[in-house]
This record gives sequence, C-alpha cells and structure tokens, in this order.
Amino acid sequence: MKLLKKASLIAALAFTSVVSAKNPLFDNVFTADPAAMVHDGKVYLYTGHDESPSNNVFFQMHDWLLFTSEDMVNWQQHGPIMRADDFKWAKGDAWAAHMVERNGKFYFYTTVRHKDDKPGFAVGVAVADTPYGPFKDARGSALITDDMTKHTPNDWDDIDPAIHIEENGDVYMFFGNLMPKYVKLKDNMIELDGEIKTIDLPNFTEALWVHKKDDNYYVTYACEFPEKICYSMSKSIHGPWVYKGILNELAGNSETNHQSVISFKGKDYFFYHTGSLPPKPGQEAGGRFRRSVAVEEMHYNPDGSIQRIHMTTEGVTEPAK
Ligand code: FUB
Repeated sequence: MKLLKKASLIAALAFTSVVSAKNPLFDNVFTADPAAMVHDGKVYLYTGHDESPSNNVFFQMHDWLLFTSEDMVNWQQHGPIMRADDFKWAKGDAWAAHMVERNGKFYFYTTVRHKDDKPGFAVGVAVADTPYGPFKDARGSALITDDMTKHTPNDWDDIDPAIHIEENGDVYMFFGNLMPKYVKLKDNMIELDGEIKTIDLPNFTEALWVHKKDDNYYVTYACEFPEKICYSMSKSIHGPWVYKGILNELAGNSETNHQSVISFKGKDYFFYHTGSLPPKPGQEAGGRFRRSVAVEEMHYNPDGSIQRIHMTTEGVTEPAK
C-alpha cells in the first residue's frame, strides 16, 4: 500500500501539463490557499487541494499541489509535492502552507491536524533540496502545537504559517486564526527562537502574509467572515502596524479568501482563491469547499499604499518579461 502511494506520487510528479491564464487559473482540479514563491526567474505556486465531493461537505484536503510559470500567463501543472500524512505525527488536513528558500534548501511550512496525543491543528516544516521536492519532515515533530498558544479556545488557532526573512537573515514565522501571532525562528529554520508574540490587526480572521517593498513592510490577511483581504503597513517587522483598509473584496462564492503577494520581473501580483469554477457534467460547481486560485496584477500608489484589487475573469493576460 505504502509502495503504491509512493509510486503514484512519483507518477504524478512526472506528469505536467500547460495551461494559459484566465481566472480561476486551473479548471481541472480544485486549488486553494495559494502560496507563491519567486526563485531563479520562475514563479512556484503551491496550493492546497480541495477534494470535497460537494459544497455541503467540509474541507477534504490531503495534499499540496505545485504549478510553475516563467511569465505568469502560461502555467505548468505538476503533481502533488507532499501529503499531510507524510508527517508521521499528523492525522491529515493539508491546509494552508508556505514555501521559502534558505541557503539552497527549500522549507515548506504547513498547516496539518495533529494526531490525538496533541489534538488540534499544528504547524509542520518539511525540507527538500529542490522546490519540487522530494520533501521530508524536517523535525520529526510539529513546530507549533495547539497547546502552545492559549489566546483563543478553538483548536484551529495555530494555522496558516507565513515566513518572512529579513535582509540581515533573521527569520520570522507569522501564523494564527482569530489571534495573529509571530515568532522568530532559529537559523536552522526548524526551531523557535523566542516567545510567540501577538499583533494588533483589525478584524483579523486568518491567512497572514508578510512582504516588504522598498522600506515598507506589509501584512495582508483575511479579515471578517465571510472573508475580505485587509492590510496594514509598518516600518519594522515588529510593528507598530498601521491599518490601511480592505485590499480585496469578498471573493465570489467562497467564505474564505486566502492571498499571496509577489514581485516578479518588475510587476506585482496578488493571488487569491474563489469558489467560482462552473459545474461540469458529473461534477458539482466550485464553492466554499471547492475553491480555485486566481491571480491579478497589483499596483502600489506613490505613498506605498496598495490599490484595491480588481478581480477579473481574464486574470493576467500580459506575459511578464
Ligand atoms: O484551506 C483551509 C483553510 O481555509 C486555510 O488554512 C484557511 O486560510 C482558509 O483558506
């Protein structure tokens, strides 16, 4: 059985197909929780994988998918890069993740549900020598477990890890649901280096993402419920964060709205997910548990603030050069 799983994973990795941009980006598979990484002239888009048979059945998410593009218009579809149960201590639930490169290694921070010895959602970290994998658990245990934070009673308050590496090499992990939190990581990328701190972000729900442009830090996050994307700005990774308002409105037909921001070949892009994939014969349409990743160009104002995202059906039509 184990061998079979490995074999099908290798087969999936070998299989790639090319699709052209439109929104949602991919219509042959349900994708969610985009986490984009720019590396060596290429965009690596890691996504969750919605497999719920119906929008009345809660999330069924077992693995994470990978798509790549050299121009933001043409996308190569790869197979799954990892399953939640590749973490031996995890039960399943491959929720939002984040990939980052450090010193030639690729670290994949993931949300998963922990086995019953430490119940609740947890954060794991896997590592590989290439952005395609193969990924293996970097610690053999969770980096964050539910018992480590007590700010909210729910057992899904330690989800959605997002990494930011400072220019001096310091690494921070942002994460959380209902209470936004961050913690410094050691240089080895797989251990905490200090206490977990909280941040003040209005109407925070989940899906933190931190990026820096010029001398401004930005934290974008899902706010309210159903979710919009809001953002705050700061001059330091430690805040104070100044609330700047709504960046993206409710995304069609989905209560969640999980974003990812990149700069690539001189342009800025905003990934998000919607529930707007139309039905196909024999297949229920997209919706709250059957989501699909989309992307738009993102534009900054001269004062560093970000213009409201304009969600489109066309997506990105001009190839990045
Ligand atoms: O995809 C499962 C969960 O839904 C993610 O972890 C959240 O950010 C929300 O998108």
